Order: sequence, then structure tokens, then C-alpha cells
Amino acid sequence: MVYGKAHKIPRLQAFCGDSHFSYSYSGKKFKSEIWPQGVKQLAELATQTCGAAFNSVLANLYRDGKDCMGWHADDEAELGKAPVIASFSFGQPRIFKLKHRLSAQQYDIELSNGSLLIMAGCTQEFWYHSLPKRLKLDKGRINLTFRYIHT
Ligand SMILES: O=C(O)CCC(=O)C(=O)O
Ligand SMILES: [Mn+2]
Repeated sequence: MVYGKAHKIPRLQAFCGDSHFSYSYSGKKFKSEIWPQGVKQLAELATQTCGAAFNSVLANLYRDGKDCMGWHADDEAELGKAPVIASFSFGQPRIFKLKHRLSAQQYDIELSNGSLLIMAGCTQEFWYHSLPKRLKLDKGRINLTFRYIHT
């Protein structure tokens, strides 16, 4: 849901965690599978890096530059106030955009293969983020966004 309107998200998604959760994301309800060992190790690496705990991950596959994600904030109630989100990127580098909710000031960050982006503090309260289309790119990208779901 963007500004109250439903849109299809052109990318493939999976949701998993250290137990079975349900999570409403962009108007869609996910039920988590138990995460594989390698994904759990990445969650531990994220925790070592930023000090926050994670119990779940939304895994996104952008099959090529046509797949994208529109403006949104990760501000679902299940994440609590001022959530810490750790976002790993693998494969095709893509531009990640941030836009301030009031001033509309924008920043572009290139998320390269193997990078880890941490969003914390007031990021979700004051900023939207998006991953725009890049029609010339034909390679895939995997993004793992680790979150802490409060049950
Ligand atoms: O693919 C990305 O880097 C961002 C994905 C994202 O914002 C999300 O899944 O909530
Ligand atoms: Mn997001």
C-alpha cells in the first residue's frame, strides 16, 4: 500500500525467522518459515556490526532491473518505534533512494555486492526509501532485510 493505494510489487519475496511470526508488510500478510543456518549466521553478523537483535528477515529477489520497490517506510506496528533494520545486498549493485517526508530532500546510495546498510533511529519516521527500476540492468540482486518483530 502506498498512500492508501494498492500496487503490485515487481520482485519475489520470502519471509523467515527464528520462530513462526506473522507480519503485515505493504498490505500483504506473511507467515514466517524457520530461517536456514546461513541466514541465521548473517543475522548474527548484523548484530555484531550494529548491536541490535534480529529475529526475522524479509528476503527480496530483484530478477533484473525491471524489478523494483516503490517509496515506503518500514514503519509497521510489529517493528515497534525507531526500528533497526539491517539490509544486506548481493549481486547486481542498485541505487537505493531516501526521501525526507517533509522537505523531500533526497539521497542516493549505491548498494554494492556484499554491502550492509543499517537503518536506525528516526529513519523510518522521517524518511521514505525506494529501489527504482534500472531498465538497462539484466542481472539479479538479492536483498535481505533483517528486522525484529515484536509479538
Ligand atoms: O531492496 C532494498 O534494498 C530495499 C528493500 C526494502 O526496502 C524492503 O524490503 O522493505
Ligand atoms: Mn523497506
